[in-house]
Amino acid sequence: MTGGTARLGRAARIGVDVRPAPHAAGILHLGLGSFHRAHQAVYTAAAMDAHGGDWGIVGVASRSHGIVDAMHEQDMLYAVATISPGSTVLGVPGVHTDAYVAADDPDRVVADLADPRIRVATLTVTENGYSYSAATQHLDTDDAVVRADLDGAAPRSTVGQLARGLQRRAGSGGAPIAILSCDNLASNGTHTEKLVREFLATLPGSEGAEALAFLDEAVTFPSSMVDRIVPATTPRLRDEVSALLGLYDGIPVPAEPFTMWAIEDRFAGGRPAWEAGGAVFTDEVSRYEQLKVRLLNGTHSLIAYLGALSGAATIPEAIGSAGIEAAARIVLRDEYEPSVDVPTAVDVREYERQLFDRWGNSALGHRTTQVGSDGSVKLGQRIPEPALQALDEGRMPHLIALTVAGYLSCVAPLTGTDPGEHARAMTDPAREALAGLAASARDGRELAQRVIGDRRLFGERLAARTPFIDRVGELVDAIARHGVAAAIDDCVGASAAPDTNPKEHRA
Ligand code: CS2
Repeated sequence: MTGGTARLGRAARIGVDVRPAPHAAGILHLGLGSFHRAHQAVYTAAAMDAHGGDWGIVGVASRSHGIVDAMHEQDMLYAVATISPGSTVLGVPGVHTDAYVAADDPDRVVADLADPRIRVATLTVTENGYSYSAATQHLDTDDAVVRADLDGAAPRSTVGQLARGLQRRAGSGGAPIAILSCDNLASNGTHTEKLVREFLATLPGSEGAEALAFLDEAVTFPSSMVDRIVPATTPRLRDEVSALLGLYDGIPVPAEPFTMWAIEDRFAGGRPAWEAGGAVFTDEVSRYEQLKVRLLNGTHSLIAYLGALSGAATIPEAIGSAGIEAAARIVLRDEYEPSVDVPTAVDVREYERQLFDRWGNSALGHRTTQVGSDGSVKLGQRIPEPALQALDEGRMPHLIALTVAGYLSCVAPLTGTDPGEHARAMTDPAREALAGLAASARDGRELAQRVIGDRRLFGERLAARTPFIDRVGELVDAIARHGVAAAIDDCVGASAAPDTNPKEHRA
């Protein structure tokens, strides 16, 4: 706490509006991170301001106490700092009624999911939080945590928590509920439902039968597309926000001005009027997801890896390099866009123009290390479909291949190469395994074959595409031997060449 400054809380006089504390919770949220606090919480505040309703949020962090403890010390309040060059605007959502750590009390998550007052459960647990196998897309029953959950331990995986919570709900009145995934996964609602059903169907005998019947009748899993760039908070932001508030806020969230939420309107137990905050209820969610996960997130990954390898600490710094900007424009326009069914209400040129403005937001300081982390799970959502489509059409997606080569060069560098501090700081659940493969690989080609082919990191279908794997391998070698700028030039040049037939391509 800063010397002598009072802490943000409901009793303090604050220079920004703070709504009254919600009377009761209607939402259980799993994944109490920055994104949820700057996105869904803000929409929920707008919904309650416009239409009331008992839609307070109980926030659950999986393991870490930092946010939860600070939320309690601050009467569930924190500031969202909307940051653009030249302005920082503060808001205080104030929609949480409680917060706790699931690891401290796993049964509480199950009990809350069974509580009929909870009518929506929302998730931001990241791509890494769904316990599925990248190769098969099915529930990863080899995962030790999933196995323990299936064996009847107090559940620790998100899928286990949902399944056990819905099981208890089915046996105690069976009030309708919607489970809403807000993570960057294709068809995130359908995917979540599939994994929960697989969990229940894997239980011994007929243990999962009642819950499966309950799912058929009274549980919906709408899909949704969420979008807002929310970097990690920094001590500097804490000081700036505390100075603006005149009160100490230990957990402010920085966010860009742009925000978007497209949701399928299938809520078995009712829902907040999120449209009051600008959410779009639509039947075209899968189009919005494709648009966002490929154009924004896919290109974001390219910028992060190429940027980190060039020594850029932040996304705006990376996109400020002419070579990386050219690569981003090509991957977006020529490799991602053809694979997307653009939603009816979206002007794709305007969307792309906004993307470059958003990535260029230098005041936000979004770090290449943050976007580049967890690539083993993120890229599986972003690259296989567009890459396969291009390959099927006889085009080599050079910049998607470069994204993957950049990723491997960052987290699994070939022996004797150093990807630099921003790449070294990237975390990834597969990092150790991939680094092991890199340590004994003779060259990039062998590394790419082991990762994409043998390990099927990006699914079965891409594992069989030798020309793509070869191209990734070549680019890993090019980065190692000639540097990332040369690899970018190679791909930009190859993309401009008229004949890029993957069967014939050899750099
Ligand atoms: C980013 C996303 O970290 C990443 O991989 O691409 O977190 C991105 O900032 C958000 O999806 C924007 O909505």
